[in-house]
Amino acid sequence: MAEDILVDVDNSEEGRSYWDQGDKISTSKIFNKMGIGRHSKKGFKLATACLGVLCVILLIVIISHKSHNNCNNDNSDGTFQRLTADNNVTHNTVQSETIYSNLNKQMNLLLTSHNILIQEKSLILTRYNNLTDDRNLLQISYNDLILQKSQLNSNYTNLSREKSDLQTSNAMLSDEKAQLQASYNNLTRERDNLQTLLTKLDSRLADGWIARKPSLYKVSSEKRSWQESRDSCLNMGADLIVVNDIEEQKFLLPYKNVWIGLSDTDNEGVWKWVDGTPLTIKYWAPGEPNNAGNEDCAEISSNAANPMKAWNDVPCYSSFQYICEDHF
Ligand SMILES: [Ca+2]
Ligand SMILES: [Ca+2]
Ligand SMILES: [Ca+2]
Repeated sequence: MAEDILVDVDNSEEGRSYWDQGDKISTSKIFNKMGIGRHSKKGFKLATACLGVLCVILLIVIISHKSHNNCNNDNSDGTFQRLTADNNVTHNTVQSETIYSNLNKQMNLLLTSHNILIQEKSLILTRYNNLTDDRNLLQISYNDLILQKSQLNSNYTNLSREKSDLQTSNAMLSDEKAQLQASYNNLTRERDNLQTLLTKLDSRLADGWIARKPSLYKVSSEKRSWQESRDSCLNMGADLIVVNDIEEQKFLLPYKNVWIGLSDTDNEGVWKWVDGTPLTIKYWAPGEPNNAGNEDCAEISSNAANPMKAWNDVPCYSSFQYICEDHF
């Protein structure tokens, strides 16, 4: 009877792995899964079988006793035989009642055991149903966790991609920052240089220097030898003028008897400028340089017919004004 109770079970993957692979499960299977031992099931079956056998035996004894009494009533022809038969009947009746009483007691015991087993089965089924509910709740929680895990993985992937993009942007911004910083440093340096030049220019102009791009010129008021004149220019952070082109030669037109930064002191006949550059563009007066009387330093002659060709070599100890040149 107990094995006829079938219980529906979950057909999910977990359910199949936990229980049998069928769509339904019997009470005996439940007992197996719930840990109910084989001996308990056998006891239940044995009790049921014994109860049936005892009922059959009791029925046979009752029928036999009744049949025997009927036979004795028909045989009333002898007193001794009847008394003997009565004694036997009495004895059999006592035995039958004793057997009946014992069987009745055993049957009651078996019924009691049966009822206890029924109650235990009910409790086990209740536990099974509770466990099934718990398992279903756990399955729901598990599914939720799987969904949350999937969402977290998706979020993690998105965040990783954003992190990579931010790192790339950060690297680009760092490069741009470095470039801007370098540009800023260059501009700052140029600004400082310009500020220094501007300060220097203001100072030079305030001191009577003449600005003519790309140089500043200072025409001395005093007269000195060529070397004293150069030392004076050097002390002011400049040097004697170097005529680099025709425009600078034109600048000299107003000035006469002034030293320029040209000499052949080191090597006679080899003229060079104070900055070390060799003489290429020449504006000598006609017949000059003639080294007449050891003339090694150049001046702007006041006697030249053509002011654009007025250079003349004279002794370096001569005393003249001088023109200093400084660069922006
Ligand atoms: Ca020059
Ligand atoms: Ca000379
Ligand atoms: Ca000369």
